[in-house]
Amino acid sequence: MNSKPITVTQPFFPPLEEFNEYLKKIWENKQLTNGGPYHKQLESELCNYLGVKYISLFSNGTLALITALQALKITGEVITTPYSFVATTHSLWWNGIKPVFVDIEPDYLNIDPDKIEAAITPQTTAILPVHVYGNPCNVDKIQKIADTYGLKVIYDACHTFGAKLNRQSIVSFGDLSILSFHATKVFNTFEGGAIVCHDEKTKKRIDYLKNFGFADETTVVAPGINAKMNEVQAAFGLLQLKYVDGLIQKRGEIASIYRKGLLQVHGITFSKINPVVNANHPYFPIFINEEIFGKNRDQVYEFLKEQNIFTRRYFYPLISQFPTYKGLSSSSPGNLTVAEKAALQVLCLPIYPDLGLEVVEEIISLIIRFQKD
Ligand code: T4K
Repeated sequence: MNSKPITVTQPFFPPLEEFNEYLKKIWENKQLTNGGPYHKQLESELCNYLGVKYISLFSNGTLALITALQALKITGEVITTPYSFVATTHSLWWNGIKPVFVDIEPDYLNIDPDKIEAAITPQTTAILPVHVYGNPCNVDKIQKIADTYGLKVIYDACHTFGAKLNRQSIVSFGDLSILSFHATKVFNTFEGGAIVCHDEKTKKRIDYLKNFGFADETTVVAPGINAKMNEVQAAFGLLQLKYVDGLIQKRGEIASIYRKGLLQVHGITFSKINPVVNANHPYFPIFINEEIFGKNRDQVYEFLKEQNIFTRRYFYPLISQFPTYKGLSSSSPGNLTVAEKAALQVLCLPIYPDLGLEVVEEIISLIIRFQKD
């Protein structure tokens, strides 16, 4: 058993002295929030890093999702995936929008574009897909459906920071893309998030909405919320950005060790590798088929826990199985069979830049040993 608990993730901490330099400047200029210099600098550096024109920073990804739906005035019904973190669907609920769940495809666990059209009704106004585990959705097919039916596409891109599709940032697709900079993410600002949009007018509207709706000192253009990122968060983001490429590389090394070590294990599969994607490895999900592996996912989860290794079952239960959403007709059994199977089989193994490679090897050995026991 490991003497120190190994968790599914751990944020990267840059050297404290380096962060102190940023803090000193905040102490000097006395600006803590409301669009200060670090906030502006981080927006500009993120645009460069992600290769996009407009980004608006938020205090977290959930408020960014809620505000994105407000910014595009989305109403009625929205087509989405049940295989995600609850915040995706909660953002619809907070806007009084009815979620309509569509099943996922088995390769990347993203919404199945071939099943979207059947879920469209006269009330449908948008599609809210998620690039799960940083793997891009089928953006071309989704856009084609959206164009045909006059729908907006808002991507929950909370897992995709730094990932690219055909060398293009994944957040450049759709009408809007939402990022999370939570402590558990590839790039973090403690808590934080952002909306990526593609024109100045939309960026302005988003910025009003995240600041109570203020367009200037005396004009309130909409019932906005307070979802601003503060200067300490923005400073941490600027520092993290200097390290992020190296951090993604380390994640990649860990992911390849897991893949190599578990490839031959009967009953364990992975999501497919997309050859045109530069992955960012936010999670390392494996899928355990009880009939072939000999033990079920929960037994592996419990066994590793006994060894002080804390894996997570992202995303179990499915969002459609939570009480708020269970009664929806799109949640009914039989409608979401691929997602149901994935939710029962998935186990996310520890992956973070400071995770020792010997620990990764040990986790692999433990899983192999447990199968044989
Ligand atoms: N859309 C999607 C697709 C998302 O995945 C998320 C968030 C959102 C939207 C919403 O974005 P935010 O509003 O959160 O910005 C975590 C995160 O809280 C959540 O951000 C994330 N997705 C979700 C997938 O995972 P928990 O409840 O599993 O996290 P927690 O606290 O159990 O942390 C996991 C492990 O990480 C801990 O065992 C230890 C380690 N850890 C965690 C924190 C917070 C640390 O070592 N240090 C830390 O500071 O939800």
